[in-house]
This record gives sequence, structure tokens and C-alpha cells, in this order.
Amino acid sequence: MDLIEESHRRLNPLTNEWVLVSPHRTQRPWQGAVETVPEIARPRYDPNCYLCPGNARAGGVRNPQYSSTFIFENDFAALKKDAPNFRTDLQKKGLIVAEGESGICRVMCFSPRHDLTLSSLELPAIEEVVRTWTSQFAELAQMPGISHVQIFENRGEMMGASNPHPHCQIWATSSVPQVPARELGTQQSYFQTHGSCLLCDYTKLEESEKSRIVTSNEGFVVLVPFWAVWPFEVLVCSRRHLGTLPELSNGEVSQLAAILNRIVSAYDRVFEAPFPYSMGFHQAPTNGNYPEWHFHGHFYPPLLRSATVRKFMVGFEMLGTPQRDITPELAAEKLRTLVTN
Ligand code: H2U
Ligand code: ZN
Repeated sequence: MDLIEESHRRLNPLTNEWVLVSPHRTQRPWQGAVETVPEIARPRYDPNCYLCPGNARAGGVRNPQYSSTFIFENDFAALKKDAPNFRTDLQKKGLIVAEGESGICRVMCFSPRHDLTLSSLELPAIEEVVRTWTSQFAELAQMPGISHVQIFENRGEMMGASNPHPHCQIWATSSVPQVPARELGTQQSYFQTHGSCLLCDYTKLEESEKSRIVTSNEGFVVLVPFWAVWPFEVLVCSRRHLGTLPELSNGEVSQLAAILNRIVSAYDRVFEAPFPYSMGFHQAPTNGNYPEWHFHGHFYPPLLRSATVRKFMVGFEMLGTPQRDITPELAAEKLRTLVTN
């Protein structure tokens, strides 16, 4: 098998989806261009930012003078707590189907500082971010009617982030969203077939292969998955088999904070500019007991060749299968050289 020169497709065992890889289209190993993007100097405090301490948000609520992390209910929440629970299936043919979906949407500021990000915050501040994610997860998970808690960060205008102030969102939903639902099915059937955990086995396999590993520490391994769709996509896996943030030890909280800082710092060096992405953690659903689930995080950055040239999922990718040129192995090699701390 020639995975370096010949076109082929790779399977994502977490979602059972394929990605088409066309390595022959990248003649040279690294076609990235470092273009000068004007550096935007951000103030520590922006009087016009709706996330900065003391400022007013939409609707007029004023943020407190917070000094570490800060959580509020999204003023434009996509989900409502009291949405009715129903299921409709017109003519019972599965053609027009709808279900009620209720939930809670929160926004979480990482820091009172407007100008910092996961790559520039100090480690103790990032540890505080991890601890806040943990307590938010625990609080939302035990609420009646909540089946899943999704923590995610959109970074950069390119990924739709509305504001550079470091923040993420937390959506707790009455159903398990479709991507984690698919990942649950694959992890359960892997466990039934092999008697072991899909991501425990996968992480071990990648550590022996080495070519797709980006970095690791005592608690976590970061790699470009064999089936990555986005050019610089990475998967963050806990070494220990655990399902949710509250199961992390104090040591693992620090190790997760350190590895997040390391990934985002390396990302920012790819094109010498702040790297946009959507990232988030996949934790076990909260509506039952799922021992097969393995805690992990996904980073999906859209950039391809420069700080402004992004990958679009169009054409064949929309109608057929996602496709990539630069191999996951080359992306991992590039990212490895940019990990410094
Ligand atoms: P994003 O940057 O990932 O879009 O997250 C910001 C969220 O903040 C967004 O969902 C909410 C938006 O609805 N928001 C408020 O809750 N209050 C505001 O005053 C402005 C934006
Ligand atoms: Zn701000």
C-alpha cells in the first residue's frame, strides 16, 4: 500500500466516514506561505467588548468585574429550557419528522483580559479554564432532561467567532447530538467486538507508529488522526480511559491545560498569525452509563496554505466525500517542528 504517492481513502472509525486523500497533488512537502498579516494589537480592556468585565451586553445586562473565568446564559440562546417535548412523524413514513429539543446555552469567558488567548494565557489561568469547564459539565450533566454537554470554542472571524475576547460556548441538550451519538455507537461496537476501548487502542497504535504524533505529556496525546479531514486537524486523547472532565485528576487538569496551550501556540506558528479553529471536547453522554466512552478533544482549523487561504468543503466534498491533499503524516511532521514548550 502506498499512502504517500497514490490516491486512496481512509476510514474514520469514530464516525464510520471516509476521507479521500490525494497526496500526489502536493508535489513539494510544504507549500505553506508565511504572508505578513497585519498584527492587530488588542487592548487589555476594550470598552466596546460585550465580554469585558463591567461592560453591558445585548439586552443591557452588565458583566460583573470578574477576575478569572466568567459564565453567563447566552443572550441569544439557540435552545430554551422549557421547549415542549414531542415527536411528529407525518403519515409515519419517516419523511417529515420533528422532535422537541430543549437545552441550555452558556457563554464562558476564559479571562478578564481581552487580549489573551489559549496560546498566551499563563498556565494557572488555563488550569482555571479547565476547572470551570469541569464544574459546568458537572452542574449541567445532573440537570433533569439533559443528555449531553458540548463545550466548544470558535476562534477567529473565519470560524464565526463574534469577538476576539477569549471565550467558548457550552450547549447542554435534551438529545445526544449526532456526532457524539455516532461516536458512541462506534465505541460501543468496538468494545463489543474487541473487548477493549477504541481510542485506548488507537492512541497506543499511533504511539508505536509515531508518524502522526504531534506532542504528548503524562496525561494526554495529541495527534493528527489517520482519517483527518481538515489540513491541520488534531485529536487530543487522554492516556487514561475516562469519559468526562470531572474524572480528571489534579495532575491531568494541569496536563490538559499545558497541552492545549502547546497546541494553540504551535498552530499560531504555522503561518505566524493567530490560527482560527473550532475545537471542542467529546465527553460521555450524561443520560446513562457509558463505560466505552473515551474522553477526547477535536481541533478543526480551516487554514490550508496561508493565513488567509482556507479549505472549503465544496463540490465533491459536499456531494461525495471530504478530500485532502497534504497527508496527515506531513501535517503532523510540520506541527511537530512548531511545538516548542
Ligand atoms: P461566538 O463568538 O462563538 O459566536 O460566541 C459568542 C456568543 O455570545 C454568541 O452565541 C452570544 C452570542 O449569541 N452573545 C451574548 O450572549 N450576549 C451579547 O451581548 C452578545 C453575544
Ligand atoms: Zn473583551
